[in-house]
Amino acid sequence: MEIKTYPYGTFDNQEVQAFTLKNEAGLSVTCIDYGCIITEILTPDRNGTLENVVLGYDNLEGYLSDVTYQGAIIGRVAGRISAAEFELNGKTYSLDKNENNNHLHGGLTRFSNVVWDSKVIEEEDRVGVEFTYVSEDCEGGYPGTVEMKITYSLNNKGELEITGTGIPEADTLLNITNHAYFNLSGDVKRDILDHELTIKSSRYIELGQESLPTGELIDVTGTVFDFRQGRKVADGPNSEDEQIVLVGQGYDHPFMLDEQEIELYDEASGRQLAIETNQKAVVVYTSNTMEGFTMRHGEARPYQAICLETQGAPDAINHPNFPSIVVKKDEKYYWETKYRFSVK
Ligand code: G6D
Repeated sequence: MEIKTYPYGTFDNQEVQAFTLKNEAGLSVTCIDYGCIITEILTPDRNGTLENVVLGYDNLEGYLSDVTYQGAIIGRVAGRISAAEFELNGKTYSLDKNENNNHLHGGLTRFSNVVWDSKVIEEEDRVGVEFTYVSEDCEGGYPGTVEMKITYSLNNKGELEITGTGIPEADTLLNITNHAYFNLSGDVKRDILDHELTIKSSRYIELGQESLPTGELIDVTGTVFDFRQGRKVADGPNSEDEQIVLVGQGYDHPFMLDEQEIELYDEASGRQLAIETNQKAVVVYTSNTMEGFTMRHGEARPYQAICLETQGAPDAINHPNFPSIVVKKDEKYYWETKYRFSVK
């Protein structure tokens, strides 16, 4: 196991550091303390060829101008909050409106666009980084100061484990996720339409205008949202389902998890990603509208990557039938997702 730390640029007069974690099989994960962004994951295909399986940029400037949350930790609240408003304990809170009249992915100052403090983790069977950031009371419009800790750790079993903890100083909302864009073909050789996705989920959340949840949970049976037995990602973009059309001819939907496991497989390379999480939902986003800018691999195009954002339900605070994302004063919030890379 090894970890390397090196300068990655400056932002807002702050030094940005990069960290490369590497295990004995050569699998490596690189992240930066700006937004806890994962910039690269090198994994072998079935022939042992190490290639990158996440989208990103070659430098900090790319991430500073990025508007797609590439690889970042999202918070305080992932997803959209309708009308950028919610009520808690009889008080109405107004959040940053950073997408039309709504609030998206934490607002203007958010977990993904600040520099976190960092501490290296070096143990016999794992290496990692612990990132810390104090989100002050009223940041983004959210009540209660909360010190967030995010850890990335890599072990010799090919597992990247991400945890997130926070103990708010007042009742507030917390619902984080990681926004990595996966493409298991390696160095974006192909798009993700041939990837096979398995999600043990019998219900997904219906979306309405502006991709806001309607509050309805839809049975996946007989639809292209049924991933319980595995399904090619292409089935969605190739479908005329009105929910697929609504979000730009692909998936951008939250799935309520019956079992907290997800699997992504690319038969051509043999790469497999198994995800285990303590979260109740996963948002599947197939980069439907990603175009018009340049990334590490070249021009960004739709369906070049898939996001599997494990989290609570979006806009949960405004839908009493969704699991709550309220975290009480002095209560410990705990988010955990494990990504296991292998080949078959
Ligand atoms: C689009 O609707 C999608 C979001 O789900 C995604 O997180 C974002 O692009 C990057 O707004």
